[in-house]
Amino acid sequence: MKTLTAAILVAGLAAPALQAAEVSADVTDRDGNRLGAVRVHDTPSGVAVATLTLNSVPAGIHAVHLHETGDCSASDFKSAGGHVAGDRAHGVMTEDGPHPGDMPNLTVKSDGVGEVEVFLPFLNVSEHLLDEDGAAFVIHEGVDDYESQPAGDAGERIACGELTERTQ
Ligand SMILES: [Cu+2]
Ligand SMILES: [Zn+2]
Repeated sequence: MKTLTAAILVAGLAAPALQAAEVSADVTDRDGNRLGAVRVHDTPSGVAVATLTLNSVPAGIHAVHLHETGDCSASDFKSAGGHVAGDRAHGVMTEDGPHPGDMPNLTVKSDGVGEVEVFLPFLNVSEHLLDEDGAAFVIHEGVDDYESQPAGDAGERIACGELTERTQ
């Protein structure tokens, strides 16, 4: 039995599934101005990490999420669909939440810079972001209340970025 377990472990280590998936997006506002970039990758712990490197964002507190469709073509960015939801509810203030794509609100000061790393414990990049219709990063005009269904009552979508796979 011990030998069998060892054999399975060795096979597991050799499997390509252990290569960490990584995606990135250029983020643009409704006028087509580039606001920066977002990168999301899996880690050995199973918690995904998102890195936001943004500037020229309007000052204020903004909801930021990963949305379920990799399509920023609509002028209001509704083409990106709802949140990457899995089988969970929206927000950390909800018993069955949060969605895998829910992030903490982003505070942007007068310099327009938003730089932060975010842990996403329920997100798996391969499963949720690299599915057939892709995924997008979205910045909202307003604040996510972490509670209202289905999306935190965060208001208009002011910026969007289609996430695509990064290959080393
Ligand atoms: Cu959103
Ligand atoms: Zn959500």
